[in-house]
Amino acid sequence: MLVPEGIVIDGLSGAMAPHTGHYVKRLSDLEHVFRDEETVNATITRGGDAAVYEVVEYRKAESDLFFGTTIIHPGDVSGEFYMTRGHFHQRIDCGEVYYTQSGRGLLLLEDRAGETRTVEMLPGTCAFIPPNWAHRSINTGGDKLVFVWVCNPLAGHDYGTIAEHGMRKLVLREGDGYTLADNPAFQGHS
Ligand code: M6P
Ligand code: ZN
Repeated sequence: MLVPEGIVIDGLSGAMAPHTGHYVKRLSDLEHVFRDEETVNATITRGGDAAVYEVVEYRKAESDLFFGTTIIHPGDVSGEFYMTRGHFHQRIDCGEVYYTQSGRGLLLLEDRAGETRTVEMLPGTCAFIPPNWAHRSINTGGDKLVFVWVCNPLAGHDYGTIAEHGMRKLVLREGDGYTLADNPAFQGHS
């Protein structure tokens, strides 16, 4: 039987107590995610296989809710900020919510028809991700970007579409901020 529980979330570190899962994605896991694969590989070879982001999860079988924190470390690869892989949900009727706790970032979304949208991720901003929009979060600041997410555990991750084609826009460092640029490698979603 499922019982109520209070989960303590540290908005600065992203730590959750209790939690049921935790994983780390390093540069070596994200080789094909960044446009400059050569620099990713050279950095890893030099012993710099940095942690790019971490996910802490609270997931209970039989529950219709699934939530956790994502912590994106500050950094970039040749000007392209550290970011998540990005995905559609397998179930096209499932959206998601991202509630930013600390840091500064950008939520990059695109639909299957070609529209791109962004939502600034600042502490206190709760982003609504509608069903059937691909989403990627990007740390555009100098500190950790920490946010809480909530979704349906049946939503599922469809990574294939973004892994194959990339997203239409790149988020690049420009001065103290960021700029959006067209992704020259983008081939288009089917
Ligand atoms: C968010 C949520 C998670 C997701 C994580 C990492 O926290 O959407 O479901 O797994 O980001 O993003 P990705 O899986 O695209 O690498
Ligand atoms: Zn999602």
